[in-house]
Amino acid sequence: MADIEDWKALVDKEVKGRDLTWHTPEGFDIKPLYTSDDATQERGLPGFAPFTRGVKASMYAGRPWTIRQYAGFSTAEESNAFYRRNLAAGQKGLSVAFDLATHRGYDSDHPRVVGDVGKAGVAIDTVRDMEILFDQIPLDQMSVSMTMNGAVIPVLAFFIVAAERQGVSQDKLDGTIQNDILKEFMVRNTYIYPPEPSMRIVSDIIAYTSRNMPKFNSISISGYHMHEAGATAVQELAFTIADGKEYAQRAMAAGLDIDAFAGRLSFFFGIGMNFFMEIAKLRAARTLWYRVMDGLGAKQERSKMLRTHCQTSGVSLQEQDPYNNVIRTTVEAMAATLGGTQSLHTNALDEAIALPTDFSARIARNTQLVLQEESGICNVVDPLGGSYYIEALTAKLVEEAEKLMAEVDAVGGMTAYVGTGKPKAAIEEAAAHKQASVDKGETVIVGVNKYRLAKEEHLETLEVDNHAVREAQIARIRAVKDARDEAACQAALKALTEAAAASPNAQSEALRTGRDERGIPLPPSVLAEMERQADVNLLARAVEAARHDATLGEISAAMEAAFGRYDTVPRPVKGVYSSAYAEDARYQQVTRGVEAVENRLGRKPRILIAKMGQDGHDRGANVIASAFADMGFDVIAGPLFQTPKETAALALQKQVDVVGASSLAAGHKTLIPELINLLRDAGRPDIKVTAGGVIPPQDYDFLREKGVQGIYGPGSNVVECAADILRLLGHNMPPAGEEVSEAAE
Ligand code: MLC
Ligand code: 5AD
Repeated sequence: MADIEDWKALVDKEVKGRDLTWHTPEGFDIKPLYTSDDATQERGLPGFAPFTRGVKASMYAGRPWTIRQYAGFSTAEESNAFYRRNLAAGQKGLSVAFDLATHRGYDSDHPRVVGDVGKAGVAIDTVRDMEILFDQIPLDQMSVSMTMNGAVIPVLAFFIVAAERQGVSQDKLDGTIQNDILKEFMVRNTYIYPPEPSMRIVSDIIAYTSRNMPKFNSISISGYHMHEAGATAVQELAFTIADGKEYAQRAMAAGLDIDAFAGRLSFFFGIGMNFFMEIAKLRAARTLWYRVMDGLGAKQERSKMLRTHCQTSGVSLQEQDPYNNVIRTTVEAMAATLGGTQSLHTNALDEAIALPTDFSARIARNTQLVLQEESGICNVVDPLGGSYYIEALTAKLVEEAEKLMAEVDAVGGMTAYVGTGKPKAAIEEAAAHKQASVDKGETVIVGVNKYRLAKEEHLETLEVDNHAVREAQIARIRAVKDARDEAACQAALKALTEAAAASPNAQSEALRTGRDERGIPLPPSVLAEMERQADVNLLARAVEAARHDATLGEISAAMEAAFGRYDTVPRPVKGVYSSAYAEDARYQQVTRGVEAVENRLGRKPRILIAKMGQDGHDRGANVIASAFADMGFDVIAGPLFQTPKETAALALQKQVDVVGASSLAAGHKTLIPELINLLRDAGRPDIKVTAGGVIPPQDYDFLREKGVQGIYGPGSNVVECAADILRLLGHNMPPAGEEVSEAAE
């Protein structure tokens, strides 16, 4: 029989000695063949520790994964109707997407959120909105996931009270709240308060739900957003599992028994195009979590099971030739299910341009229905278990993630590690590498950097009339405020601020002993009242405020009064582009162009990378900032969450030549024209304004009419963006591919 050396010899002959090793972004050297020598680990059986092969013995053979499509837009009425249509067509669980105003704790009438209301998700200001959102959807039967982290206290309180008003008590509620703030500080950016009080909010929710809502998953510890921000599989695994460990330790430090809450900690991973890596990632995640929870002393098996939701990757999808996205999503959905996910969202084909329409949502949902009903995937548990390659990848991911987790442990856990800025910088660096590799054509994206269509077909996309939604929300806020018991509402808000200011562990001597100062036993009614007052659980107090119809903005502000609001300044990474492009002729042509402009101006051309509105998606802005700095621009990386007024002021103060506005949450038609007007009014119409990010082609003309001078949608090549901006600055930049003798400045 042939052995491995014979095989190597034969390969060498076939490919004439070419090296077939594939170097992954994780730094793995993938061989073209795996054998039993590479897969020596014993994995056990599904349903048993360490759960590598799945958390249920029967897995999908017993019950298929939950088809849970993330959705929300415009008003509660419109989103409710969308949910009910989807449920009727085969969706199994709900998943609410809130708009960015809601995420950041602002009511729809707040001046900072004019461009955001109803855009990237549904606008929720009061319990009334939440009641409408779930109208005719029985909350004792439907499991509901809510993606909320910043304004998590008012949103969960509204959900509880909306259910009460439906006649459903909170112990019957089944669902999940994302409640994962650590990854917000790393990548997703919808935080409101500083890290420490934010971590208290997480523990307060875990404490409250473990006491009152036994069927509710208190957290969805999310690697998805790290994945989307550019993290490698090792980074996503290590930081997510380390986040989970940190939350568990915080809850234990707050006095909770690990087995009382751990069974309701859940996870969430992103699934990209690296098919086998993603399958192995889910198997590795379960193995890692088992080890962590066992190490923390969990006794029940359920406490050590990693149950997860997955979503196919948004960044892997493209604006160009968008029907290819259906294929990408199918590949990713297969990886998620072969990896053993509990619940899945498949992205819509128009992902790179807009929120899903009924049509694109149907195709996305049917991708899962076809896999469940037609492919046979459900019939066998962990069908890739024992594949030499999958098992080797699983082992390697566990090993490398544990190394990175040891680094986290060395600084005292994830809160401290996030504080060092290291994980964010590491993810951004990985993102910049990925982008450079795509721009250089080393990573192929069909229809984008290879096989590009000469002419794109028109695609109908969803547009939300943001102005109308905002008007409707403002009217409802007014009606709710007019009808409520104002004094009771204000008292509840005051009690919430007091709870936020109090130390969560403080408990009076009297409550501990049940006796007064003289040692006389206190009557139960007095004790109950004392207990109510002593319970400084933020969610408990917010539920009271919600019962009195306090708004989301009011509840958030009541806590902000004690906690303050948190701001960060972006710090782009340096040197990734210049080293990736060291030999590239076009890159050098662009850097020479920057130098020429510099010589003319007597200083470097200056660009402000601006993020306006409540859109915190900053991967693109970070990549642009670091690439432009490498190419020789003087880059001002603007803070997140600016109003057009604040951005204009910064542009004027820094005397920039160009403002590049990055928009991924559909605020561009409101915010960018306002910025241009402000610059014009300030007497600086010469400052060029460009727009990048998720901008549908049908908005291009509108934006150009408003004065936008360059538009760079998804799939744009970063070096070409810089070339275009040099042209705007009056430099005679030759088109790509033309080795023209460059005209002097
Ligand atoms: C499952 N069950 C079985 C079984 N399979 N019982 C017997 N035999 C089998 N084979 C049982 C389970 O034990 C459970 O009961 C019940 O059936 C439901 O199954 P589940 O597997 O727990 O599924 P589900 O209810 O869907 O819960 C999945 C979850 C949860 C645990 C991962 O946390 C969840 O739904 N998460 C979704 C998160 C989400 O949608 N996020 C969107 C983020 S979008 P029991 O009693 O054991 O519970 C985002 C984008 C952005 O974040 O904006 O940035
Ligand atoms: N509706 C549907 N999907 C959404 N996503 C974000 N907001 C919505 C929404 N309102 C999806 C996209 C995005 C990911 C973060 O979640 O796929 O990439």
